[in-house]
Amino acid sequence: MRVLFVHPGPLMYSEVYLRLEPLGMERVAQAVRAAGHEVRLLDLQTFGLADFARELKEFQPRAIGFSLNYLANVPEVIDLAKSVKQQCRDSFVFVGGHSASFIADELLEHGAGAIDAVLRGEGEIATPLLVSAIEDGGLDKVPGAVTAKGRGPAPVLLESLDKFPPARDLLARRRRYFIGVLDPCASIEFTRGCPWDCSFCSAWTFYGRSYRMASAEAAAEELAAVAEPNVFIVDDVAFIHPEHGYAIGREIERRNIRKQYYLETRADVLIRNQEVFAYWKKLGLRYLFLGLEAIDEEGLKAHRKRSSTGVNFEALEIARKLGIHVAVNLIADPGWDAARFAVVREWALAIPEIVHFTVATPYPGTELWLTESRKLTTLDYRLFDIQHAVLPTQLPLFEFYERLVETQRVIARKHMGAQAMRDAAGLILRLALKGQTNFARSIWKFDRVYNPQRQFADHQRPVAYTIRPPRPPGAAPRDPAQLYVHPRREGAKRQAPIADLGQAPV
Ligand code: B12
Ligand code: SF4
Repeated sequence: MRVLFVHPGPLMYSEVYLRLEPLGMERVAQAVRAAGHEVRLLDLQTFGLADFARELKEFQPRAIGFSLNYLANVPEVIDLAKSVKQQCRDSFVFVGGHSASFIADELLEHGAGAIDAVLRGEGEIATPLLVSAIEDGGLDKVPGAVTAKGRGPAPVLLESLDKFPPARDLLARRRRYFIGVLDPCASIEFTRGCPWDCSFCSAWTFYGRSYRMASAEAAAEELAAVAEPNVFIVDDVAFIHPEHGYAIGREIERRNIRKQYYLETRADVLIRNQEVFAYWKKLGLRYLFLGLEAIDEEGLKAHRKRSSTGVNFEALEIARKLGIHVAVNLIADPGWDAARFAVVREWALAIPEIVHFTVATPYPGTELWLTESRKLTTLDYRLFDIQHAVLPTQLPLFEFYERLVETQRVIARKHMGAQAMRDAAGLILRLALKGQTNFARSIWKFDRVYNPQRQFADHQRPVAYTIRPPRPPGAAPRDPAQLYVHPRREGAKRQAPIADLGQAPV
């Protein structure tokens, strides 16, 4: 069967800082290809709607699967599904991915017949079954499938991450993927899942608190086949198990792979396992992203980060000593006033690291979605991108954005001193000589993308599809099991013991 997978267009953050390959969609595509189907991929982050229309006409797919990891892409995907159904009545349209998994019924409702199924959970095992069921029947038996007729059995986890390496060969325009100066940049997954349970995050609820690791050989083999010189490691928390990081590293050395890496981890993991990060620095680790989230104990506790300000500072010190560039994230609360912004700005200016801000946003699938007592001020999916305020702001909304953008700009300027600009100019030139202009473009775009007028105006747009709000906190069921997409396997043996997780709750 001919199957076309489509990833929606970029969101605000991706317009400036980065654009990365849709790794999940590539893995699902590989699983469907391995089952004998003819598969094509289209990423609307790098292609336009005219390309999509052409693909539909030329390829005539029998099934079209949309990847929907980000809530803010919901309206776009629903409209695309509707237009597909108008053009190719006989096509089977389905949707999968992180966010889709938490709002399956809602999507079917908005789709009004244009979406035939939503596949909840990981796609590698279930999607080939779904594709077969389109012709052979039995949709109701596909794990994770939700259709107008009801729900199939619970989603199933992929036992081994070594299976179905991403179908990178099917994705065109790969040189458009980059993160900052790592241009071009591919992505890779060494582990899946997270053993922590932060209240604002849905990584743990999606995977049912499971945690799996790719074998070192398979990870290195995949890396060796990656053409790009730079690699984004997509793991939620890199190197929780130092021995896994060492094992992959040794395989990389054995194959003499030379690349530059970007990864994300936690402050406590960096402290505990600093030797493995030092080892990876030698292998090419260049950038590290730390989700600090708050600069005070109260804030850390509210996010259930199970960390402390002392730990955060220690981690920054270690990263500095290792000579790895660090970017940290802080969560800006809509309740912040001018004084709070000033305190945070001062803090951010006092440290040498790059500081990013995201706006506190309750998402379906997070605990915060059920417990946040403040009422949502908008039900527009497009604003749920952690760059907009969807909870009541203490400052007038426009002023909130003014303060936020001003803070981001002041911090960005800190890194734009004369020497930094000279370095950037040299790098831009070197990249341009290789035909890479993503990084250069991102610098010019900052003011256009991040500006209070634009962010404020985003709230005034007509809303075609509204998010189904959570029930009031008192009425919401508190059974944590209801949060999970993949059911939590009580007592199930982990692939490897999570050694010495400190304060982590598992
Ligand atoms: C890497 C990553 C990114 C990368 C982008 C990767 C990409 N191009 O897709 C970058 C850094 C760009 C990014 C940015 C953002 N991200 Co992000 N990101 C992740 C992260 C850590 C891993 C994603 C990943 O690659 N996983 C590995 C692959 C294999 O898994 P997967 O993509 O989920 O795919 C599986 C299933 O979802 C499913 N599937 C996927 N596609 C399809 C399609 C079909 C048809 C089917 C059937 C199944 C299916 O099967 C796949 C294999 O099992 C997740 C957290 C997480 N653990 O998932 C957050 C996460 C998805 N991101 C999140 C957010 C909020 C963002 C931002 C909005 C943040 C911001 N600062 O603005 C931006 C916006 C991105 C954009 N589209 O422009 C949230 C999503 C929240 C939400 N509900 O919308 C998450 C869950 C993090 C969190 N802690 O809450 N992100
Ligand atoms: S440690 Fe990171 S990925 Fe894990 S639950 Fe917390 S925020 Fe999510």
